[in-house]
Amino acid sequence: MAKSSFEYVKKFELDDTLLPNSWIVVRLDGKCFHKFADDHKFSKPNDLRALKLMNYAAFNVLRDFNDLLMAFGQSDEYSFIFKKNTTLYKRRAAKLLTTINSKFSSSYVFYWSKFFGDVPLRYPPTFDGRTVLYPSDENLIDYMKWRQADVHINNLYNTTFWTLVLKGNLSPSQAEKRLCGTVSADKNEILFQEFQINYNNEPEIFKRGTLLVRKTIPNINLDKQNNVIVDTHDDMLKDRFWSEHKSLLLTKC
Ligand code: DGT
Ligand code: MG
Ligand code: MG
Ligand code: MG
Ligand code: MG
Repeated sequence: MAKSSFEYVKKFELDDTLLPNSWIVVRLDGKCFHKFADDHKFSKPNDLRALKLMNYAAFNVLRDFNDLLMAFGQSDEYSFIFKKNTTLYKRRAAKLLTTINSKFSSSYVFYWSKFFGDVPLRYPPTFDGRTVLYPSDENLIDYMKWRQADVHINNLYNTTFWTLVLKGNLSPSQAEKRLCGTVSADKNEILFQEFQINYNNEPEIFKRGTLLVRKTIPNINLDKQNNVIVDTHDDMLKDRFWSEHKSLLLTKC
């Protein structure tokens, strides 16, 4: 068939195929969620409704994209991990990133009221996104550890900060000064000695974030297997987690 004289513009489209044989991680993050959280009166430091909505939006993404092995979420961010040898969209970066972000963002809005009830969504939220490649299993595991360590550091700080403000009647700037230069042990001590809060007893979802994984459950009645997506809050910083969950990184064709 004859091509139109305009067809040459197609050549301006650049190739963005991602390297083969590498882990593809897509990480999304809420834009200005500091403000979005204030505008929607999220409870401080953690709003369970908001975290569950993030998890549910991510669950919808996993349900749609079979090539995703797992996803990890905390605060206003979610990381999606593709199986290493995925050929989805011929590994084109923009296609992978935009479809994941689009499904996640629309799910966040679509299911807002499922978690927030009558609280109105005041404006459409925005999520940014990036695609990162990790060549080795060790790199990917370190990535997961990095994001979970981030939850720990932030949550211990935020929990102590907001306890000092809300229960200790310090102003935000006084609380900030009080925490300046403190290490983890100091914050644990403040919580325990002054407010009788044992940080270890805080909910796992707040301390560790949420890891969504696929599980195969035998179905006795139908004599076939059921594939389900489950949320876990395990400690990925421990090497034991990775030795006990080797199958997580196995690429199923
Ligand atoms: P960005 O990502 O550069 O556009 O800016 P932000 O404001 O989204 O900053 P980011 O992503 O570093 O930090 C996440 C913000 O989201 C953090 O400032 C507080 C807010 N946030 C996330 N989850 C909760 C929550 O459960 N409760 C409250 N009160 N705030 C939350
Ligand atoms: Mg950010
Ligand atoms: Mg953000
Ligand atoms: Mg963030
Ligand atoms: Mg099209």
